[in-house]
Amino acid sequence: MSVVSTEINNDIAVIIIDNPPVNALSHAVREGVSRAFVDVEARDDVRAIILCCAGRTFCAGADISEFGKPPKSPSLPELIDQMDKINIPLIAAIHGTALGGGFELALCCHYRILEASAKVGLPEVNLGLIPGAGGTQRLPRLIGVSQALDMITSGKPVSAEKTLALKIADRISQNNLKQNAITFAEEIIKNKQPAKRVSDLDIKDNSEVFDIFAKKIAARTRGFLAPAAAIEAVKAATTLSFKEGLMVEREQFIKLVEGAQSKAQCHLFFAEREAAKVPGIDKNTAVYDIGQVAVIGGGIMGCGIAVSFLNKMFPVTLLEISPDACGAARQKITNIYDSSVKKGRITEDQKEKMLAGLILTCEYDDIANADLVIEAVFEKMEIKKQVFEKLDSVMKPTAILATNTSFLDINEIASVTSRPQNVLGLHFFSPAHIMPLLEIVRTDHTSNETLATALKLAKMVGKTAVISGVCYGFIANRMSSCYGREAGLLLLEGADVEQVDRVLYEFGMPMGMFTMLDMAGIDIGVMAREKLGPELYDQRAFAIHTALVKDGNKGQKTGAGFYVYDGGQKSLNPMVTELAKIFADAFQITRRTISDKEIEERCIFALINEGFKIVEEGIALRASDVDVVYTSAFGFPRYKGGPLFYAEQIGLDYVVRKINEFAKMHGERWWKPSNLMIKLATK
Ligand code: T1G
Repeated sequence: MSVVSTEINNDIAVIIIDNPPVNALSHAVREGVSRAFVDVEARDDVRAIILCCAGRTFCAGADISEFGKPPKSPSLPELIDQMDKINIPLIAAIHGTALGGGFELALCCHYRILEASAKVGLPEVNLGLIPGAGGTQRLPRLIGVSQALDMITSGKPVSAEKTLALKIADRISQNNLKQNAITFAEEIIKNKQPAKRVSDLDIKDNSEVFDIFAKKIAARTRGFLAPAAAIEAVKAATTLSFKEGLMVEREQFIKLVEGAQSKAQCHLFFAEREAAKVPGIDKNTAVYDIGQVAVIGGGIMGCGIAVSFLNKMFPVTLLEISPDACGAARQKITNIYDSSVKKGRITEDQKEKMLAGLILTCEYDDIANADLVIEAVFEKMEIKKQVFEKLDSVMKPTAILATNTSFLDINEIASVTSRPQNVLGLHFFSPAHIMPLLEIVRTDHTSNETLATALKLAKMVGKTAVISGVCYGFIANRMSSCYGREAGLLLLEGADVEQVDRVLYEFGMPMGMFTMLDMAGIDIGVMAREKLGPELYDQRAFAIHTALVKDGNKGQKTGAGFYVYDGGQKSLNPMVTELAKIFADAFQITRRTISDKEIEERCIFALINEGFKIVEEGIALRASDVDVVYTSAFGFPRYKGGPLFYAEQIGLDYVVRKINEFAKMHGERWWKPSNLMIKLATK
């Protein structure tokens, strides 16, 4: 079946692309569209052409699965160059999301009509790329340099309504897009409107705009190559001819597409979609209808979870232990929305609509009819068991009972219920309404239907879901504890807080380990470890943490932790150096000067080794799931693709060799290389 067809309606040709699921511009599509234009131009009865797509969306971009393969002509730039020579008025009829090359196709058309719910965007930066088919040259000509720079470097799509304001769209169609496009084409013919080429538009902008813009996005795009390349390409649009500007764009694009960063970010694109694929679950697996959601516990996590569902207009009943606690929870949630309104993320009206779905109660009977309940009470097994016993006795038989626990054994929690098949973990990351990752923790008894329902829910609330088995810390926190262990040991061995934080920040982490601990609160980890047996963690590595907390130094919230915070100034806490020397003595650790490279490899390779062990044990379904977890939960640089992808890029044999060296230096207890990693390294 051809992926491109042409209909002739009187003197209007309609070229239709039909390449499910998202009309990606595969070679077959490019070839078909090219041929369709040749055929239409050979006719003498066509006076306007409409380009549209079947299915759920206009072209969503180049076919990412073709990247890295030998290019096949016509390339997208060749196709667009062919289109730019057409003299018959060419109208793009857009629905769904015209993204990347799809939007570039539309930009090469002379007119654009969008369905009211459609969006357009250039998300190539999310793949470590820049628009490579004229987007950096046409978009600034159409909407101006500043708006174009924003769209291209953020990768964010804009609504149909905004495209009208930006003059991207000539017309918005409320319904029946194809018919409205034909009507629009008839008007263009009747009014003898010309083939209005975007490439013919003039563009002028002073060079300061680019320097100012580069500074503005520097922090947000630290380490990424594509945004700076995009600025260069757009700058070329203001200083060179259209043709020369295209050449600059092409040169920048080729550099990026052949580079490591786009390989890493494309890996994550597919990995995030693969993570939602679970063996044994397919589109035939029954899922429960989720209408009513209940949350137990109005703390920071409970309120964040409630907002995640309220945002998507789910009615949420939040249960707390007293009217005061209910009031405090409502205030927390209102504050979250007030902050979003203040930042312009939502309107006051949207806030009211979302808040209207919130009910607070102290009565379990009030949540009896909920389809899903998420427990987010204190991280103590006894308390959680009491809650689940109560939930089991109150909730309707098909209700799913979920816990937000960070590391407790959910098999044990499920064991107190009569419905273990409906029990699972829904582990959100703080702040729950912002962080994209949701660890869906399956127990030994979680049913496929329950799992499938959770996966569907995750997509509905815009979370990136990864399935985890039950182990201490599941995937994210288990890996993070290894990374934190090495950072703690390095302090005893002679590194200082600033050096460790600087090395990890320069590696690409959003912030250093100790800065992050001070921000989150050192006491959280200290309390969690108090419940652990010594076999589960290295007490030496966290001795300083415990001593700091004992002395009231919990981090930013108390004005001092690993750093001292004094009126916006942050300085090393001298107490930490003293404690490091005391504990090094106590644990008979010889202090020494430690290289930046050892700090980076000790911390990052500990992450990598634990990640491979998590896959080896079947806690994670696949290596790419671990990459999704650690980039989404803890900000591992996306341009490195995640810990396990990064390990493959630097060479698994090298990582294994270094881990064996660390084993000789520091003992095998934490440095036994994963068998899976050894096997893959010797492949
Ligand atoms: N190429 C190949 N496959 C794609 C694809 C693409 N561009 N986009 C989506 N898919 C697959 C995806 O892997 C999944 O497959 C299925 O479609 C449904 O996707 C020259 C070089 C369009 C908003 O970056 O943002 O153009 O898992 O689960 O949630 O300048 O897909 O079912 O087997 O995400 O409804 C630029 C990427 C490319 C857009 C739909 N375009 N896609 O979201 O479905 S680079 C993009 C998306 C480029 C030019 C440059 C989303 C979506 P499977 P899905 P969704």
